[in-house]
Amino acid sequence: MTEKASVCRSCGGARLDTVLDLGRTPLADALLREEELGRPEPEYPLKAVFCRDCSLVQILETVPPEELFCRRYPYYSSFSDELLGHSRENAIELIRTMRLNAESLVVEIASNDGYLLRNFVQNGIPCLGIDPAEGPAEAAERAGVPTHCGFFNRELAAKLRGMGKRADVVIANNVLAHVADSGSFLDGIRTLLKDDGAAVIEVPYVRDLVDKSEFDTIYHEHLCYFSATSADRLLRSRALFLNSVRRIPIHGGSLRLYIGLRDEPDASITGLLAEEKRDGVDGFSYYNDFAVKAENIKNGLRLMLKILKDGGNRIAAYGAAAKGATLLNYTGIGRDFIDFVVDRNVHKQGLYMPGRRIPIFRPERLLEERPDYVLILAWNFAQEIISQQEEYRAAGGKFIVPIPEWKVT
Ligand code: JHZ
Ligand code: ZN
Repeated sequence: MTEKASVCRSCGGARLDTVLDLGRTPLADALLREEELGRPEPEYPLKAVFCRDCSLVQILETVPPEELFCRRYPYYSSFSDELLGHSRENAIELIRTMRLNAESLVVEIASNDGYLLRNFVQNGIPCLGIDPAEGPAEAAERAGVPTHCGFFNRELAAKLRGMGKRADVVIANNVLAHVADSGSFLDGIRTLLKDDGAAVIEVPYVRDLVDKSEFDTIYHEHLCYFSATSADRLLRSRALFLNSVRRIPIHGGSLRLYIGLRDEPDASITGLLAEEKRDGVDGFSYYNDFAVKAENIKNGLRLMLKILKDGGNRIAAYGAAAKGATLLNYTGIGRDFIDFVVDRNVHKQGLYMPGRRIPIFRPERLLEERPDYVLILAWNFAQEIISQQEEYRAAGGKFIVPIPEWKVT
């Protein structure tokens, strides 16, 4: 059973205006097994709204987290070299700036397969990963990253503190937006942090989402779409303080938030808050034409694929990403256009995209089948993907990048 919010997830305000209605869609990471193809998939409403009181963009439907993140969760962070490099740099910088050593403790919430914490392990810094998804958590343990398999909340933090654990750094990347009970989550972080510790949290930036028409990053796992303004208000309500911020390119554009127990904002945060105010990111009109942008991408992409198909071209797709599921389901692009999807993640291969039911194979299939065009669903990693596919390109293969507006390369 899902729950439908009628008030803002952050401030409780009731003045919620629709930003984009994506209709009813299946869960973006609920990839299907062959034997499940005969059955209908559960579909849930997917509607993004803007809170006129605290400016948080959010979706209304809450799918229970056990249904989204546990047994069959197929997302493993370690299949992107760019993400691994980004994470290594983050870890090395934190080791230096926070002066971490063998006496320190780093806790990562949503540690997935240990893609980030392995850098601390390699440097002899004690760490603990926390993640409810069993497959990735087991992979992390195998890689030598101590991992607790479970959800992070107020209770778990109190238990860890009761065991004498206090963290110098709590890292939480791409998870705050996934949490329905953000109060319990943030209280947990406050409980776990040492008095002079820092929480370092990455969230996709709603400004990048809107400016670059990244409508496909809206799916049921992502409950909130933060600006610095809306994040600041939520954190303050839990006695946590946004002290520094950085715009980073990962995942189509994100914010890295540096948070402490004391209110000591630096120029980066006061600057970004002022910039958001100046540019109206905290007002509804900023989001007003977003639905039209999504509609334009849908129509443009469909038309272009139809022309290619009518011309006798064969088309495949790259990246069985969650965002790919939103894009295919919202645009209605299915097996009539796309013959198959490829993905490096071995846990996704052999399965089918939710809704559109397109089979997922290993990337080598591109060279074997040589489709004329490949639609990159994981457009956030387009460069990395294209540079891995030199041989396919040299043989005449072409890529279509759909976001921010489709282009052939
Ligand atoms: P990717 C993920 O979303 C998961 P998704 C999550 N929902 C989240 O919050 C956001 O990130 C931020 C594959 N790939 O990471 C790997 C290759 O095959 O863009 C992935 O399956 N070869 C928690 O799922 C997919 O593409 C490659 O060379 O939308 C990318 O998915 C590369 C680079 C990736 O995100
Ligand atoms: Zn609100």
